Amino acid sequence: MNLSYLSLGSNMGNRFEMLRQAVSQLATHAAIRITRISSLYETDPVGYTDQEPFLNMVVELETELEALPLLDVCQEIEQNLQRKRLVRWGPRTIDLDILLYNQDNFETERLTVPHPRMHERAFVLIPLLEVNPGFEVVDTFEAEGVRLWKSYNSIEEFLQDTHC
Ligand code: A4P
Ligand code: MG
Repeated sequence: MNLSYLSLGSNMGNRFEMLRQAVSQLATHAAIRITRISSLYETDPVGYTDQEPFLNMVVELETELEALPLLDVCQEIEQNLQRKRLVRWGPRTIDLDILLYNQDNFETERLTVPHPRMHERAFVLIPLLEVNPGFEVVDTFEAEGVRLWKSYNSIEEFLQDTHC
């Protein structure tokens, strides 16, 4: 069994519903078991800053899938959620990134693990540390621009929350 951490983010449409649908699709995958979810955080955009704030979260999962098939699943979910709600070539509603996969460290054309930009991003590190406080991260990252948005006591409670 493999242990992986994913980062989820959305800043278009019903951001909450995008995250909920994405986690739901991960949770119902036969080869994936979600073991923990972070709270949801509202975060100021990083990089290209002239865009709406994001909702971000991190999930911890166990999977029989190797890393590349797990990326395939992430990209299928991205496509499912964009096709349903957005015009072709339109902006992205949901981003699923693989942060960590076991202790693996590799770079291929399609996949770099650990995610190359995770260590400088508070919108990744704060929810990641919430899910697993044992991670060692650089202590110099700026925690600014990340605000707690909503917390849940369980994965089921999040998946059943249709009121946001
Ligand atoms: N790829 C390589 N490594 C990975 C990995 N570990 N996980 C490749 C996922 N994908 C990986 O990604 C482009 C390609 O990266 C994929 O085809 C895959 O083979 P993408 O998701 O299609 O495109 P993108 O979203 O434009 O790129 P990326 O790298 O995900 O963008 P970033 O750097 O993650 O930036 N600000 C806030 N507050 N919150 C956010 O969530 N997100 C971004 C996206 C910018 N600013 C943000 C947030
Ligand atoms: Mg991505």
